[in-house]
Amino acid sequence: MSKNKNEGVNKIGINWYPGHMAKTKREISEKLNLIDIVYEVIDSRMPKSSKIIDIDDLIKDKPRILVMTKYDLCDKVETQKFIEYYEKLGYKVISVDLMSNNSLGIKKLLDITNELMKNINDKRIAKGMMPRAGRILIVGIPNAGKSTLINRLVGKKAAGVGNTPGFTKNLSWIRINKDLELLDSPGILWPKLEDQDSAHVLASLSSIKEEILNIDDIACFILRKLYKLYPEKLRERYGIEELDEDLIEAYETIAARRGALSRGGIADYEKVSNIIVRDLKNGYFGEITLDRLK
Ligand SMILES: Nc1nc2c(ncn2[C@@H]2O[C@H](COP(=O)(O)OP(=O)(O)OP(=O)(O)O)[C@@H](O)[C@H]2O)c(=O)[nH]1
Ligand SMILES: [Mg+2]
Repeated sequence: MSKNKNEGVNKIGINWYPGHMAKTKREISEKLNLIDIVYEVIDSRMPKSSKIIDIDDLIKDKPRILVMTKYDLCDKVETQKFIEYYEKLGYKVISVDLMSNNSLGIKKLLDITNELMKNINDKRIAKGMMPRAGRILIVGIPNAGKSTLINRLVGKKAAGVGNTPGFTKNLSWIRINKDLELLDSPGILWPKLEDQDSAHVLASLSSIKEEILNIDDIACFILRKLYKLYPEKLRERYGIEELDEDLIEAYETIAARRGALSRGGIADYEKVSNIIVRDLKNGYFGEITLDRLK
């Protein structure tokens, strides 16, 4: 475990906003006048932490659809609360499981998009202009599923996808059909995050590059978070009934259960941290949502 409990916190604070994100934001601002509609993509497992704080500064008053990806991985009860919360705030919200063959969510998204586009083109026609194909910007944090969503919309692999944050490197236009074009963008975060809980949620669910994280710090955060929100999942997976304050017992229990032992049969803490982080990343705790509405 972390010798210095604040190490990971500091690491996130310092390193989590690489220069290319500033560049992406600048390029999005420059291209904004070409855009008709924005798909703001958030991860259903963290509907609060994955929402870019200063998104309104970036996309101004462009018509927007909030797309909640990874619906298959989230806690449906909590997600429903967030959907209602965002709808009350005036958002159009669509939740999608991009891994499933069911394309109901995608169809709903396209229906709303076409409706918005019709309004935009009606206004153009009223001004004596020609109607034109809609241009959509897709924006969100790293690893949210932006490129996967594009591929579902196009119906084939048009954008690169990978389970590491920062997969997409450049802005690129992709045609969905004759009426719609889409601008894929690299994931962005925001320069400062006062809320370290959200920073850790983002790190736990793979939206911050692993290389800059303190894995022990994230693993401890995950254990504490799951104990608070889903104690039964810790019991099922690791046989942990109660979490001790400094987590030593919890680490020992996991090490014994999973054979994470170094020579001489001593618990290997680093291995345990890796197991915890991987288990969450691979969805082995089942359906979870790490944010809660206040
Ligand atoms: N289970 C599940 N996995 C998803 C879903 N959507 C995306 N993924 C996975 O999430 C990972 C990231 O997807 P991408 O589409 O590359 O994410 P991105 O937002 O384009 O990421 P960057 O380009 O890094 O900003 C991939 O491993 C996808 O397979 C979903 O609805 N359900
Ligand atoms: Mg991408």
